[in-house]
Amino acid sequence: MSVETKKTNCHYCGYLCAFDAQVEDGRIVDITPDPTRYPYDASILAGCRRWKMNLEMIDSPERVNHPLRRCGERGSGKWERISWDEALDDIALRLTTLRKQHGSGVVASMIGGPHTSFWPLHKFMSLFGSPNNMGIGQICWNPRIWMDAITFGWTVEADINELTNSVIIWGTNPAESDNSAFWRAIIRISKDDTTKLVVVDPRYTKTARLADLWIAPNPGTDCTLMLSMINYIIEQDLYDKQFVQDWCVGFDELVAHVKRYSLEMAAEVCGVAADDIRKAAEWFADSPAAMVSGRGIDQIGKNVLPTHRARCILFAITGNIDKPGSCLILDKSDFVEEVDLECTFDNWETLEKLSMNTGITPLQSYSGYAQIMRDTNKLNRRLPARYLTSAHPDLVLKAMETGEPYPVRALIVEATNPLLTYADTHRVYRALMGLDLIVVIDYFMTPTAAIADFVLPSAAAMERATFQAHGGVANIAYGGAAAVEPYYERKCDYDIFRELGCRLGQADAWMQETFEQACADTLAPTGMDWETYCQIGICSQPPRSYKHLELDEDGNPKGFGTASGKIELASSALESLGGDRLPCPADNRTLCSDAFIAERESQGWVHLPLITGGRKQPYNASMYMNNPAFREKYPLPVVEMSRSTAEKLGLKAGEGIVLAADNGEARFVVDIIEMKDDLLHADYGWWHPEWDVADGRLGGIWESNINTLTSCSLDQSEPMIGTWSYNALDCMVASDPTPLTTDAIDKGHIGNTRSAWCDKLSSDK
Ligand SMILES: Nc1nc2c(c(=O)[nH]1)N[C@H]1C(S)=C(S)[C@@H](COP(=O)(O)OP(=O)(O)OC[C@H]3O[C@@H](n4cnc5c(=O)[nH]c(N)nc54)[C@H](O)[C@@H]3O)O[C@H]1N2
Ligand SMILES: Nc1nc2c(c(=O)[nH]1)N[C@H]1C(S)=C(S)[C@@H](COP(=O)(O)OP(=O)(O)OC[C@H]3O[C@@H](n4cnc5c(=O)[nH]c(N)nc54)[C@H](O)[C@@H]3O)O[C@H]1N2
Ligand code: SF4
Ligand SMILES: [Mo]
Repeated sequence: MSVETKKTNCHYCGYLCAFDAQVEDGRIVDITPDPTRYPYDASILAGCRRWKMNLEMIDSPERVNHPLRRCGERGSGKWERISWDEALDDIALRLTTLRKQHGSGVVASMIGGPHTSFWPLHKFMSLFGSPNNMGIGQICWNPRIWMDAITFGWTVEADINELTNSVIIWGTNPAESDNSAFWRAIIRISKDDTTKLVVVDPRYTKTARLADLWIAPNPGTDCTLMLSMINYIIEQDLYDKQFVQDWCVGFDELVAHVKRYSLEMAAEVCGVAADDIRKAAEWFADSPAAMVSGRGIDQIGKNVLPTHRARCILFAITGNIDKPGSCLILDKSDFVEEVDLECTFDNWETLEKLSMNTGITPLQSYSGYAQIMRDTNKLNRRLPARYLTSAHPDLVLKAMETGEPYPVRALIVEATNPLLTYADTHRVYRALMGLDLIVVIDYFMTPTAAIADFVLPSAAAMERATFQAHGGVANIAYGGAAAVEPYYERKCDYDIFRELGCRLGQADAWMQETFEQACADTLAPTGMDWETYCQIGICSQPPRSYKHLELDEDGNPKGFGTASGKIELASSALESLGGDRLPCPADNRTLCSDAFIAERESQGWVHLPLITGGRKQPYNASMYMNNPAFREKYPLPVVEMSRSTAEKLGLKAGEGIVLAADNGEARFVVDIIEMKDDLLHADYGWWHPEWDVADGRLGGIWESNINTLTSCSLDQSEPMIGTWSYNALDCMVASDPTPLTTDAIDKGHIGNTRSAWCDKLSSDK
């Protein structure tokens, strides 16, 4: 058999590196990086531990290869292998029956991070008539997108280049989370004496190590920190007066609002030095300056909206917007917009009527979306609707639990493992166990798949085409072709939703028989065909600067896509939806009730602030823990703390520790790092794929899963979007005399010994 070379892409992170795959008889026998195609970067590949997984995982014995239907009790691990036709016919029949009984909102969906293209699922849900898609929206992406859109009329991205005088990296750690060109740019900047680098993070991360200034605020106090920077910049006359006068509204209101946020006041609240805030403010006011933020400020509950608003105001008053070397307003895509791919407008009235968010989270709702779109669309820009209207999990779980406001009885889970990554695992588990139908589409028999009725095998990287378009908020799509047909009976996610949709009366809307055809049609308006896209790996236009000064047909500057056409320092849009015109910091969520704290304190436990989920290579959320080489290196989940905190708690690196809150508890190993004192940081997504998921322990989701403590309850969520908290939390902590189960080590899955690894933990630092 001859060996053919096929151009394809890795999708073990969102970067989508290009590879040449050697294909023999429909099987991939080798892969090599393709230096000719976007986004090739030798240093990125050198730093990546995952790319070999493309060979290891494509035929791993742990992959699900055929459609499976449950034939024992839910979660009993008893499955029958069935054909695709049987699976899809049966699912379609059950969905039809449930829709007849309870209406089209009866099915919900759950998605995760950007592992695949989610628009086919969204399209399926829109056409079915259900608005009940849950996912990362409120906690990962929406807060930033919403606040950018409300303040500037569209989304914004840092434009870091030789013009940039300073960069603030706020609540993000690209050293671990983003092995891409952006991280390489940060490394370059750190070596250049003329560009100042500030990192705002309670942990002294690998990114912070490169900084000229590391600011470690108390979690969730970022809004106060930003407001004091704004106040200082105004008081010291460091703001861009001309830009503010010409292009901003609400400045006088802002001046009065921020007066009380002195450097000293913020220093006290945030637990940082006033002089450090002053320095950061002065550097950022020396325009052009750029800022990049991440989940450190996306997942802080009630503070998420005011913090992102304060961030936008900082950009505006310093003139660090729409200017080269600062932050640029992105362009809408030249290819078909996500909002059209999702078919949201085909069924708008039904979706709006059934949306449980209506009147509860006024911005993250169909009416909120429609209002903001009226403004952004003045400049011909429409945000993706399905993320920004996605249902609040507290409401959908309640509908599953109580049947109110109407029953939700079925669930489609695509590319997520909610028993590990959604808040309040006990609640998610109980709600899911009570459903009539759960369909999980995944590569592996995850704990969530283990309690499904159907597990449908998904085609992974190199077995399917890739088209990453970031929800269409920028004019960029990248990816390429599959190298091989899916192995065994795996299917591309698009095909699954198309075939299910066709069985449910959606055939007219699914004209493109393959994902490749759908992508080709998506690209058509740009004039680029699918083959060219696969050859070069990208279809994009760089964002322009000074777009607000471009002239419209009447010869007037286009301005910004907001109600006033200017940058809204004081937001009329938020006010009209019942929110604050200006950012007001709020209290952080608490996970421990007073009674619980008192009870545990009486038993010697200590109450401390908690942050969770700081990204770490080589893992990704709950993924790749089944990779023996990775587990060899990182066999156990850790809770990080400073040396002084460990001493106060009487703990040493490598010792057992247990964290608890009202909702549950989880066990870890202590790791000592440089970070803010009196604060804990817990790993998230931890489970044990080496355990049999059906043996009652569900792969260990009850052992070291920090989301058994967290909560998405609306009463302590941000009121406009509904963001809950994975950071700026609290917990009770005690030492754990029973060592963590280390089956992977004990059973010889990995060669380490527990003590060798724990010793290494303490010696690494
Ligand atoms: N290796 C790996 N990479 C990933 C992922 C993964 O799971 N693993 N997940 C992907 C996904 S889904 C996402 S959303 C991105 C996230 O990417 P990032 O946003 O870069 O996430 P982190 O690396 O966790 O960095 C967040 C930082 O915020 C800090 N932080 C916590 N609380 C606060 C706070 O209150 N204020 C401030 N200022 N900082 C705080 C934490 O200490 C942490 O260092 O990463 C993506 N990349
Ligand atoms: N406590 C806490 N919780 C958090 C976070 C935190 O920091 N702390 N972070 C939150 C954030 S930002 C996010 S984005 C989520 C991330 O969490 P998720 O994105 O939900 O990640 P996983 O739970 O690992 O689920 C990914 C699953 O998708 C499967 N998969 C991968 N690619 C594909 C594909 O192409 N098709 C299909 N069908 N399946 C695929 C994988 O096998 C895996 O089982 O977690 C959130 N939860
Ligand atoms: S995991 Fe990410 S960085 Fe590594 S090869 Fe794959 S796409 Fe590239
Ligand atoms: Mo995320």
